[in-house]
Amino acid sequence: MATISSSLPTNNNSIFSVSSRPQFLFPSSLSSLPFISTATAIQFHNHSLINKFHLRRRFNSVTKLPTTIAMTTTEWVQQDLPPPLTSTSPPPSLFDGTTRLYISYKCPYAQRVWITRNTKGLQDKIQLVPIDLQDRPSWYKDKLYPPNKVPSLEHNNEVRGESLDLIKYIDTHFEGPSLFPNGSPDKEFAEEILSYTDTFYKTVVSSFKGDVNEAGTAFDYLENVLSKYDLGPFFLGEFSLVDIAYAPFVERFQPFLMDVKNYDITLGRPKLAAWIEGINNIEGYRITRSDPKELVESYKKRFQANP
Ligand SMILES: N[C@@H](CCC(=O)N[C@@H](CS)C(=O)NCC(=O)O)C(=O)O
Repeated sequence: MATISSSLPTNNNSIFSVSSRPQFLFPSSLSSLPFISTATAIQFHNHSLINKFHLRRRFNSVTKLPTTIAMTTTEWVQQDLPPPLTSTSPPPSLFDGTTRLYISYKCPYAQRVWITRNTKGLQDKIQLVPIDLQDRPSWYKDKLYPPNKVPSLEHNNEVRGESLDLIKYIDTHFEGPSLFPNGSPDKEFAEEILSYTDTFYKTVVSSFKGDVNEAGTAFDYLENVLSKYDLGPFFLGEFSLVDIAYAPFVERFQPFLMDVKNYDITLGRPKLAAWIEGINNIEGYRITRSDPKELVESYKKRFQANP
């Protein structure tokens, strides 16, 4: 019998309900991908190639796609990502002992858990099952996860949700490098920064409709806590769940605020600038990134009445 456990209340902060697959082509040789660089343009320019390629496939089953496309000047790697399941897709064989992570490629909450899985090297242990949120299979709610949101994790005959709970759960219940401190004072510091994620999101989003400088307090908070450790560009020095919690949101806020408000979140915030560069050097995160242009368009649709 499946158990549903979702210890935190769910909310309606669904940032994206976009079902299209993002582009995941990236040059394997690139070590850093600041969002608005030539490198990023290269990373995401290859839309037509991959789209044409994908059009030949039906997207209603978990079919593995070929992994590599070699190009003439740079080695490009296409991740082995399954297509999203839709209302016509049959369920996987639920509760058969396979550990499955249900996500949407465009959901920042799901992205947190996806990054955690990648960073711990659990690609073979945790199967990625993308869901088309615009055309959700009914079995997802009926048989698996009644809150009907992503992310959720099927593990040991139980289904869990809530991204911040899931990243901790995966960190403690699976092998791979530990991504969260287990002792004082680092743990308290980490929890304190994690507890700001909701305020961070709400502060930035509320600035979209008003004075953009109000978002400054949220980014100043990050700049301030990033100043605590000098051992590396990350919140706790080393890359951790705290970085993972914020990365998908900064990935969206940075290009959107630049495009729509001409507001550079890194201006006067050198620690934040270094952090963004740092996370883009983390392979487990980089391969989950979406095309910034698509993210900006999605945010425009979502947050601007008249884009
Ligand atoms: N608090 C949840 C939020 C999850 C969430 O809102 N996910 C969105 C996609 S980004 C979703 O599944 N929306 C579907 C819906 O609300 O019906 C978490 O942290 O995991």
